[in-house]
Amino acid sequence: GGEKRAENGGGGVEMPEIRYTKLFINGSFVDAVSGKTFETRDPRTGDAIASIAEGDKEDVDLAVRAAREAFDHGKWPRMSGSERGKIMTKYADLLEQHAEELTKLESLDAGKLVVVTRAVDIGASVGTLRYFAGAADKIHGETLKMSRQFQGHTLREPMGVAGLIIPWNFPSIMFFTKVAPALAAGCTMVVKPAEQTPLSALYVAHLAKQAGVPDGVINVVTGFGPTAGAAIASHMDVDMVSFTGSTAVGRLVMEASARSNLKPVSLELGGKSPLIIFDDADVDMAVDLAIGANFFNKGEACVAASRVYLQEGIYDRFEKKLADSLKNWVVGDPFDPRVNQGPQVDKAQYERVLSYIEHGKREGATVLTGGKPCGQKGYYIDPTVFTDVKDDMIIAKEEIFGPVMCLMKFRTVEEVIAKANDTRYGLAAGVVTKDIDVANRMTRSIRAGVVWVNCYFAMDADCPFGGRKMSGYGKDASMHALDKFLAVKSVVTPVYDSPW
Ligand code: TXE
Repeated sequence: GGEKRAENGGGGVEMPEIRYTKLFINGSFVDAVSGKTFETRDPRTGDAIASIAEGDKEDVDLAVRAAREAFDHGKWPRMSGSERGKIMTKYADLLEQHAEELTKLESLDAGKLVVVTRAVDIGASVGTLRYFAGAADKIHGETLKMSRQFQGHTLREPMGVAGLIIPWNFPSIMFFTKVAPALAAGCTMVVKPAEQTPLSALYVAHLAKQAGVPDGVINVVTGFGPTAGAAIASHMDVDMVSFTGSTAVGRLVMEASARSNLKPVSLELGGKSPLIIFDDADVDMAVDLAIGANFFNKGEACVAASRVYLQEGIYDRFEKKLADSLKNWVVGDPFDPRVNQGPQVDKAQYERVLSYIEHGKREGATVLTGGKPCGQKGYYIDPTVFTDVKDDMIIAKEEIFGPVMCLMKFRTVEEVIAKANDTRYGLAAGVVTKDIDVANRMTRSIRAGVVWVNCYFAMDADCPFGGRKMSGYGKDASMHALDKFLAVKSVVTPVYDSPW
């Protein structure tokens, strides 16, 4: 690995040592076949943190070969579920023991708040591993009565080599959301972290080895999407792909599957989720939820509630309270515990978000707060709230993936149901009301993968996660996620002289 120590450490915080910068294939850290590297950057400054091996098709071939060998002949798929679970539990323990270092790496690479990374990102990663460790010995088939002449049972077998392509907004959670159910099922895998945030995946790969995950079971190929990512999606020897990222790339992954071996693909894509606040809501609570739902993780969240619908009677109070609350909102160095919002992950995302903000202004929306970059260097953007947003404006339709909230008014339940569903996406939604009848009607009417009532962002390892429509399909988390990594096989035998 590299020897670099990140500079520009915020507030005297000691920066982590970057030890793992190479591809992790068959249990070893190796250079890319091409010898090429790319730089991962500190979003606080834009400066390089470390040079990372740039994997491409040849490296994916090597990683898939290692995973294939580990699947076809290795111990992992042949162990009892409880043995796999034991190793996964050890992996979770190691993750917990290394939480400090991992937290710093992740915060540095992604511009995430240290306090949040520690509690949420690393906490959820540990929880996810433990959940699926417990699931590993609970994989059961069914018995089938069939007819008098035949009887059957089903086996649930590991799918084989899984390709796991993950984004940069929650690098560790995404890693374990995909890796943990794959491990529990007995699959082997090739993981492609996002090029913006390769550090934590490489770090946790070495912990897997320490925990006793056999070589070749987890391989990590860092590199870019159109090269390394595309090579996974189109590989003839990858048996399935689980992808989280943009809708545009989700489409490419499906195309690559269609053109290669028709591998099953599950997609967790973008969103434009509504948060619907009714007149009877507690305005303080509603404001807190809207702020969290839009500015948590600097708005880099697939479930961000970037369409906030307010019923007429609460609109003015909400707007005033929101503007007041945001006066105390601190944008700055994510290593500083007083900060509420760090920098966008990279220059491209920063520019993309700013261009959406400019679109909003040009289309005639009013800037209530923010609306501009923040600070001299790095990728910081002020939390931005647009009012007077019309349904057909670009900022009301497209995923912005940054700290940008749009406020819109409605009168009736019917009207807001229609508006909430008037989107290509269907990932998440929030409803704020004290009226249980309204809440029930809304939860039934909204076409989305999750509807939060009087809360937002509430997720857990046992809560299915994943959308509908152009937000993709297939669930992460919960036993539904385990199912994706298992193939169902029916076994049938004849029965002679059955009395029944
Ligand atoms: O995503 P990409 P980007 C949305 C969000 C964001 C936009 C663009 O709106 O602004 O997407 O972000 C890999 N074959 N989300 O460009 O490209 C890539 O290397 C195979 C929402 O960063 O989709 C990375 O590992 N893989 C999302 C992963 O796909 C390819 C989280 C995601 O990157 C590939 C991220 C290809 N041809 C962005 N091209 C969410 N659902 O949370 C790229 N990749």
